Amino acid sequence: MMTPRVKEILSWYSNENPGVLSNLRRLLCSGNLAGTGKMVILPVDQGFEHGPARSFAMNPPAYDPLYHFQLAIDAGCNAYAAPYGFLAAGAAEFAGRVPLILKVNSSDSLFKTKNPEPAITGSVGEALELGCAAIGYTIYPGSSERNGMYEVLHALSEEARASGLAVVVWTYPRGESLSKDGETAVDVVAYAAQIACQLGAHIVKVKPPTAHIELSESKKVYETNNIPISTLSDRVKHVVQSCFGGRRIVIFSGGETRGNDEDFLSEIRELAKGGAFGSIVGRNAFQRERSQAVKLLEGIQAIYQEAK
Ligand code: FBP
Repeated sequence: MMTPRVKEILSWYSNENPGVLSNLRRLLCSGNLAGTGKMVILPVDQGFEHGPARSFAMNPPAYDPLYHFQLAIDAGCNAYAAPYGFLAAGAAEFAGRVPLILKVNSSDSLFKTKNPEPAITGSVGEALELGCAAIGYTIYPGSSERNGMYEVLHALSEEARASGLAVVVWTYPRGESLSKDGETAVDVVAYAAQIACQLGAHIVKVKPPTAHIELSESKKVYETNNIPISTLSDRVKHVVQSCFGGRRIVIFSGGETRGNDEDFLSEIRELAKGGAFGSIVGRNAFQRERSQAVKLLEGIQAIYQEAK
């Protein structure tokens, strides 16, 4: 399927080789949102990031790696993203049925530190072997260790592109020089998104930004230039603009599980209104009972479908 919208989006990446373009097209043309230019991705790296019980105890079938492949397929997601272990456990059985993204770095929560310092836990070779469309990599702008992350991402993304893989960057401001509120402050999220784009991300993933402004240098600029930031859709618009004037795919994460579907869907409506290219929803999907998860993911897709 090649819709005018997918063609337009791919034109923003026309410097890339045919392998990268094919894989971006695979990501944009799979699942229920195929061809719309919007995407909903299922990420399941929380077992590593938060631990198994915090991630899966509320819906025990989710301890099984195969569960997530099936969920991503049944719910019509554009892709499924996970670290090596989870992907390797099901990649052969589900070969070719849903685009995969191999997370190639990870952090655990056992060592408490203000400055996250993820380990490299996957490679471009493994992504190719598993049949992935992309590698995924997390950077933590604001961490004292950020420069190492940027350098590794730069090298890995060069290698991934040379192998025809797309690059998805999770960009999470966090570290000793940012306040807790600063991690999701609109100026900081927009800045973190821009850094990911500059490092060559094809798809950027951020948390939904709040109206807080963290950096004293930013405050005046936001005020003087009347940058609207009062609603979530205003802020999303600003983040999308910060990603090369809208010429990069920017998607927003789901966050902790919310009991009420309607609460969650009203946030998705704001994201869609602001021009988000989609969502990457983990806990709110796999921590719900399976049929509820499928229903919620379809509800999210319906909102993006309408906003296309
Ligand atoms: P969720 O929808 O569960 O928030 O998943 C998105 C995600 O980026 C995961 O890939 C990752 O494990 C998680 O958020 C990390 O969240 P945090 O760093 O806030 O613990």
